[in-house]
Amino acid sequence: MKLGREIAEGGRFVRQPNRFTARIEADGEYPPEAGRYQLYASYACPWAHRSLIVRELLGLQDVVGVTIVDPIRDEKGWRVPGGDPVTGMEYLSELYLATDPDYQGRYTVPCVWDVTTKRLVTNDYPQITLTLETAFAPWHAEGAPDLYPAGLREEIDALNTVIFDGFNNGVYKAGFATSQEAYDDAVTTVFATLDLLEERLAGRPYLHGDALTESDVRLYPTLARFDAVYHSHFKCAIRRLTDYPVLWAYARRLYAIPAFRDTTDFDQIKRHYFITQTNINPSQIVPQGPEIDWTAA
Ligand SMILES: N[C@@H](CCC(=O)N[C@@H](CS)C(=O)NCC(=O)O)C(=O)O
Repeated sequence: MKLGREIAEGGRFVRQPNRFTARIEADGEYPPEAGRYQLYASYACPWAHRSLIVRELLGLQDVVGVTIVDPIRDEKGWRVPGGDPVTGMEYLSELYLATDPDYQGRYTVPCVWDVTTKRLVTNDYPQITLTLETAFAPWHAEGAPDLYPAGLREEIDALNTVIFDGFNNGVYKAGFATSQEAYDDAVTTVFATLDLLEERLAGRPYLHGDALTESDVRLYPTLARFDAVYHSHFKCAIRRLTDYPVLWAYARRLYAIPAFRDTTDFDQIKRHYFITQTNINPSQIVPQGPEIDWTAA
């Protein structure tokens, strides 16, 4: 992992900015079209997990193709064993470098490739789900949920910022901190955010009320990884998800929805983090357990 330049003064982890940020939008350089765009994702990666959930929730499986990369990343990055049927590439880096030969950052999932121009359109993960929800609306399945309703967008965006800073990225700030102080700050924020969400979800099934939204999609991947990985590997050990009765019930409520369950692969998640992130687990040993029943009533 080339995390060196993402560790700032005081041992704090500061995530790299997304380099590819073009938008798929009507009348733009990349107009939405069925069959034109290919999503590259890993079941292990929480940022990619979001896009897999939304693609399935909205019934876009035949509209936007997907290539799943191998969960174990080596020093050359994400790989498609046997090659990607759409582009022929073996390493995801080939798509990044074909688009920008001078690209110096990490080769990340999720990203979206345009089959027509043979260019990487975006690795801007917060925008990918919003694009599927808005630009691809004409292809949504009948009865698909409106995950980003016009009247709720400000509230959704505001809560998403809290969830990202305090939790989605908060766990990485705790896990990748290289000083006690940076870790202490980050882990305190992670659990303050969980406390706040526990309170918010008391008395409502989803974060914004009775209907599922983009905020729920963003919260879930970090909850799904929490006890299995972040509790030990990222040292987010003050409490477990299963110690929060409301949040744990909420996480299982989401897991009961096929788009969430089908895209949650605990084995790939565990193998990816413990084997690939040798900066914090040099032995690459994958722990056994914890045993958690996600289907409990
Ligand atoms: N694009 C974002 C978020 C996506 C991201 O970090 N994905 C991880 C997997 S969870 C990845 O692809 N990492 C590749 C690497 O570190 O080489 C970033 O650059 O930080």
